[in-house]
This record gives sequence, structure tokens and C-alpha cells, in this order.
Amino acid sequence: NLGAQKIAILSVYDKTGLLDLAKGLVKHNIRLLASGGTAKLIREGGFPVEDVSAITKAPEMLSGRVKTLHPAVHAGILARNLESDEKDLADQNINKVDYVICNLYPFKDTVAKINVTIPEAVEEIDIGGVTLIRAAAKNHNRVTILSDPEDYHDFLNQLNNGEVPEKNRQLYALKAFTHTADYDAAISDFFRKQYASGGLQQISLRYGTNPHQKPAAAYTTDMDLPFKVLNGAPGYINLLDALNAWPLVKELSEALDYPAAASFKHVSPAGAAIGVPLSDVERKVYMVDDIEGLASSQLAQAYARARGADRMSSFGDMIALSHEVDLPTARIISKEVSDGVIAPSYDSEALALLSKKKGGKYLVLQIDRAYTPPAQENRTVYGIHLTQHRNDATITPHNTFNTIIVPKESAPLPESALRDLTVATIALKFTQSNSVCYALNGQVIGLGAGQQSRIHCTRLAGDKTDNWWMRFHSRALGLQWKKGTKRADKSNAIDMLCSGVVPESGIEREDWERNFEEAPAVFTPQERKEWLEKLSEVACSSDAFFPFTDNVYRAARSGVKYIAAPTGSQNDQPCFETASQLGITFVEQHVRLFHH
Ligand code: 93A
Repeated sequence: NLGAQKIAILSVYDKTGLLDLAKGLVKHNIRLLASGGTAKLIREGGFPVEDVSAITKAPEMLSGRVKTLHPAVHAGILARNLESDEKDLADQNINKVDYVICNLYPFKDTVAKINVTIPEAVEEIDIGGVTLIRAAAKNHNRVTILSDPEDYHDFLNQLNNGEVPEKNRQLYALKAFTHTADYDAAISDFFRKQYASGGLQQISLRYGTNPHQKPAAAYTTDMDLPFKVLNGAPGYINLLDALNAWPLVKELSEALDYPAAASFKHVSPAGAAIGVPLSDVERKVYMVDDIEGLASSQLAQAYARARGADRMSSFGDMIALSHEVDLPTARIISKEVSDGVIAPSYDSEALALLSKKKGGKYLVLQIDRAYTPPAQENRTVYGIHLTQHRNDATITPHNTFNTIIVPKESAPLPESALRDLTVATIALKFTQSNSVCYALNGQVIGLGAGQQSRIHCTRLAGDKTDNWWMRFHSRALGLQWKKGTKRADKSNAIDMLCSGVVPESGIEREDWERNFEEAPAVFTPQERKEWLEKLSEVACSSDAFFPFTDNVYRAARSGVKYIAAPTGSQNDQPCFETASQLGITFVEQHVRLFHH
């Protein structure tokens, strides 16, 4: 309809700026068609306007549920400048629409009200407006869609200069689609809370990261949640831990074909392990020598190792277990201070025992083993959406550690080293960066997480490794505990002894000594040195390259024999040479594994 009078359809809930807009449109000889309330306001403002029913020949119906939904409106908006479209319009006596001005019922404001009912919310679901907006936005090649009163002013300036430029029509269309997407998200959000809360797609969390961060929830939009809450009520950090710990044990167990366990705190592992059989000494050090049925359960031994690596850090942990939880595993857990567990299934006795823990509040989550998350992951930080491809690089003993850099003529790594590098590297994949991990006997023995400097990770992990190894010293094994000393107090006292921080005198010393029938002598520097020298065959992995040789030196002091790390540092060569001089095999691990 070149030369014909242009047509605008107006249907706005928010009537801000409407009269100025109508005035501008009328000035350009544009024919105004509007829905009930919108038309009324324009008319009262003294501008010529017709009701939409002038073209639909149908009244508004169902108390306003049907106002603009009609082929005369939507064919007018959707028609292209095509001969066939023109013919269809002519056959039905329909005119093209050039401008659509529409904003939607205030669904968000309505559902934000306390005590809103479902029927009240339902009436605020805009159908006709969304259809107007989407139709006009779809046909933005020809039609201008204004969904935000903020845009009226610039739009009128564009009209004054002739026509709305294509670029602006595109941006208005983008805004319109974003508006309807946001609107639909608010609707699905509301109904998810109403109809799918308590399990399928949404669970409420006690609170967010801190108690004042309420409300808090976990939800999915396009599928059911892949886990069920079998006991207790999860908190926000419990889920962060569980959803990092589960993929760790899943990957670890698949990579090494063993049951695997992880013990998480503050979204990093305190320990992770596979179920390599425990020696008698290990059972003692890990405080599991009294667990009935331990020898028959690889899973229980995996958790004993994961929990045993760093008992101080594991206090109040979130546990992940790769296989069905059996009674021996549940027995260990029931003795420890712990917050919760995630696993693919539980045998009935194990579940009964765990459900009694913490006065019945122990968190038990069941995850669907078959669940694979989408490739793209999204989060918001400070209101900004961040999106990235999920870290789905896989670490396996026989594919990840093939590139031996030094020694030059190296034989392939022994299976035990491949196993331990795999444990260390998979643990790092789910550890807050920077991170460095030492592993031995199929378990983490020292992990340095979340340090801004790599050498601080290497030292922290090394110091933890030393502490772990000091626990195997005969003096630490032979401690005479006072009757009734709690497990956590024992762990604390051992940690002080083994990390060499017992003060010479004073009330802290007296406090420490009170744990024992007979207080042990602290280790002399010479005793420590001699014992630490006995540690060997340790594997060490780093989530990114070593920038300086100090890391290699530090690792060597804690019995490290194998290092796997990405390369690319200016100091690669000096690092390789240092490793070579110290008798360490240096393996290039090709994937950087930062995690946040
Ligand atoms: O109930 S509706 O979904 N049915 C419709 O056909 C329809 N057409 C426009 N609501 C409809 N609208 C909405 O009415 C618009 O999105 C706008 O928010 C509102 C404007 O109504 P009024 O002009 O009567 O104030």
C-alpha cells in the first residue's frame, strides 16, 4: 500500500508517554487503531483513534481475554511485500500494519505480591499482546515494534527524518523478543514454584551462601532435576559441593574402574580416592580399624581414604560416592561429623543408618547416574550472564599422561603412577583454582586450592602431604588418648603434633596435652627430616603450568617422583631441567584445568 495511509496498532498496559506518541503519529498522518483502554485514553487526549474492532469487525470478548487476536490484525502485521501476500490481503480486504506499539500486562508485579492466588496470576498472562509483539518483531523487515515507552521519543525523531531506519527496526525487534522471553520466563518461574516445587524441577534451599541470602532455590527449566532429596534439606553450599563432587567421583571411577569417593568443603575436595585396599596402618591412621565389613567394601575404603587424607579439612564435609552406598560405608560416615552425601543409590540398611544421623537431618541426595549436563553452561555474576562450554575434557590414565618430557629416554610410567596422576588431575578439575595436588596409593594426600599464587598452592599441598605422612610415624600411631576423647579432638591434636605447631608451653600446650593419658614428645626437626625423607613415589599434578622452578623444588621435598602439568611457561625449560636433576619424571598434561 505504497502511498496509502500508514497504520499503527496501539495496545499498551503501561500508558506512559502514550499521548505524546499519539500526537506524533497523527502529525505524520498515521491511522491509529487501539484496544479498549488505550483507545479511550487517546480519544480523551483529543486525538483521532479507532477501536481495533473497526478492522476486526468483532467486539472485545471474554472480559478482554480476546481483544486483538484476529486475522485482520495479524495478517496485517505479518504480511510481507510479496505478490502472494498482497493478494491474500486484498482477497480478505485487510490493510498492512506498519507500526505496533505494545507492552504487556504486569505479570511480574502481580506475582511479586504476597498471597497472590493462581487465578489472579493467570489473568495477568498476556496472550494478545505477546502475539502482537512477536508478530511485529518477526516481520521487522517491514514493521516497527515499540515495546518500551523509553523508545517513543527517538522513534518520533526518526519519523520526522523520514522513515525508521532498518538498523533501528532490528534493535526494536531484538528488544521485543527479549521482552517476551523475559515475560515467559517469569510465567514459567511462577508455575514451576506452584506446580513443580518440592522435587521435580525446583527445590527450595534453606538459604543462599549466607543465612541472610533468602530466598534461595535450585531449579531446572527444560527437564526434571537429576537428583532427589532422600533425607534432610539441602543448603546452597551443600549443592555447590555435591554438584562438583559427584562429577569428580563419576569421572574418577570410570577412568580407573574402581569405586571412588570425594570429601568436599567449600567447593573444593579435601580428599578424593579410589577404593584401593587399605593396609593395617592406613586403617589406623584413617580411624577406620573398627569398621565392620570394611575389607569387603571397596567403596568404604575409597571413602576412608578420601576422608583420611586431610581429616581437619573434611570436618563437616559433603561426600560424593560413585557406587551404591553399602552399610560399611554408611558406618564410617555415621561416625564422622559430616553434612551430607550424594550417590547414585543406597542399600536400605545404609539409607536407614544415614537418615538417623544429625538427629535425622543428615542430607542424603540421590543422583541419576545417567544424567549428562548440557554442553553450554550459564551463570550470572553481579547481574551479568556468563556462558561457556562446560569443561568436558576427560582425563584418563592411558591418554592423558603419554607425553613424557624428562627423562629423555623414559620407559612408560608404571601403572601406579598413572593411577595417582589420574587421581590428582581429576581432583584438580573440580578444585577452585589455582590448585596443585599430590597423590599416592590411589588417593589425594595433599591439595592446595584457591591460592592466587601457584607456589603457594604447591607449598600448601606439600605441607599437607608432609602432615599426612607424619601421621604414619610410629609416635603418631601410638598416641595414648584419654578416655572419651572425641574423634574431632583427636584429629585436631594429631594435626598439631604432625604439622609441628604445638607451643613449647602455656595454656594452649596444656590444652593439647589434656587429650592424652601421657602427652607425646613433639617431633624434633631432625626426626621430622628423617621421617619425611622416607616418603617417595608421590605423584603431583598442577591445574596450569609452573611459572618458576621453585614449584619443582618444593614438590621434590615431599617425595614427588612424577609431575604432570600443562606447559607454556617461559620457564618450561628450567622447570624440566630441575625435575630431571631431582630424578622427577615430568609429563606434559595438555589441558589447562582452571575451575571457578
Ligand atoms: O487478554 S489479552 O491477552 N487478549 C488480547 O487479545 C490482547 N490484546 C492486547 N490481552 C491483550 N492485549 C493487552 O492488553 C496488551 O498487551 C496490553 O498490555 C493491554 C492493553 O489493553 P487496553 O488497551 O484495554 O488498556
